[in-house]
Amino acid sequence: MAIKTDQKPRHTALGLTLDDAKGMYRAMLLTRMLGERMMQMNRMGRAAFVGVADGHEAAEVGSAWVITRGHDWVHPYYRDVGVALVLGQTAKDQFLGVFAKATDPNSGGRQVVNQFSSPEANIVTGSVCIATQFPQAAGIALAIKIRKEDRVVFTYGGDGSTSPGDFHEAVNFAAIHKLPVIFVIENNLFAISTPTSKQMSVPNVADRAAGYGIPGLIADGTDVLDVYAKTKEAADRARRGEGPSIVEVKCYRYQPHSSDDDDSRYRSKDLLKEWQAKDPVDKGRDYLLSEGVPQPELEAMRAEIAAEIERSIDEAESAPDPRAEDLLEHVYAKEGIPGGTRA
Ligand SMILES: Cc1ncc(C[n+]2csc(CCOP(=O)(O)OP(=O)(O)O)c2C)c(N)n1
Repeated sequence: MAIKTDQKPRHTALGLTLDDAKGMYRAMLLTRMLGERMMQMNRMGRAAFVGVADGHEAAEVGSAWVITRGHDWVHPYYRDVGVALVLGQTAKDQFLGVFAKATDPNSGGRQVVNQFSSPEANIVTGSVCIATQFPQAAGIALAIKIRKEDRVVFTYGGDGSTSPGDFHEAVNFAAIHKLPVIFVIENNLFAISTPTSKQMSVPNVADRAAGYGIPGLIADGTDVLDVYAKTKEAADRARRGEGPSIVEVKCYRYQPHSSDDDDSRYRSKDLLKEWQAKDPVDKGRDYLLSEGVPQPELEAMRAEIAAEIERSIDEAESAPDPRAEDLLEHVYAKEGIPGGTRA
């Protein structure tokens, strides 16, 4: 138990309720437990390929909590399980994608996993080619500005995605035109096996913002409330018409890049232990306990999530596969339907 002072709780000072703080913790825990279970499913031969977000929970949940669902626009990247969950996707949706089922909400089982998509939540589906989301996000922000709407575009990438030209072209364009777009960069120190020191000559991704005359904020990716605070600051600025920001979230990916990667060849166990000692999910739990949330309530939440995951696996595994005759759906336009591919 933390010592109580007259100071407001941190979440209250940020304009959040205790239910928000609990919701953030639940989304982080679900992200973590999904990641662990998906890696097991892969090793058991029941999931062909997975990419999980263990260690990125606070980065994703804290930033996504700022998004107004269905109003703002979101252009995430493949690591953003936590963003998709906050914006309404379910555990079952994740497994439908992993098992490439016809009812997978992202692509009907056609894309590689984690290319999140939701028309209701304005999540724009992405490409496997990293950084392609950034110019598209800037384009959406330009449309918002032309239409004089008060929406913000939240686009996401890893540290590695700030190396391709797409990132720089998008940030430059957004900065010149003061577009309402936030570049949330989840810096986990590696782009697969390439360390950040081999990708940029400055210590922080946020330092790159100076070259474009925009703010570069750094958030502690082990602290969900700090990520929320920094992203909110950038979003408020964008809504006031003051333009884009880069929000760099310092975090660490606990699992290999994907289930096909062997990270023991380029990262040490000691570095992992260092980050696990300040684990974002554990910190979220400790925060709730310090605010008086009873331990049994948190234990019940964990049990309920575990049951939800097992139910989701059963339902998703028995869902129908895509039909072979639909293979070319959404690939070629059909005659007489401008831009359309549906019969
Ligand atoms: C244009 C392009 N180049 C290379 C790749 C292969 N690739 C896939 S993910 C990745 C690393 C990305 O790392 P980062 O942006 O730091 O994100 P993280 O996976 O660490 O979260 C690379 C090089 C790709 N998909 N697209």
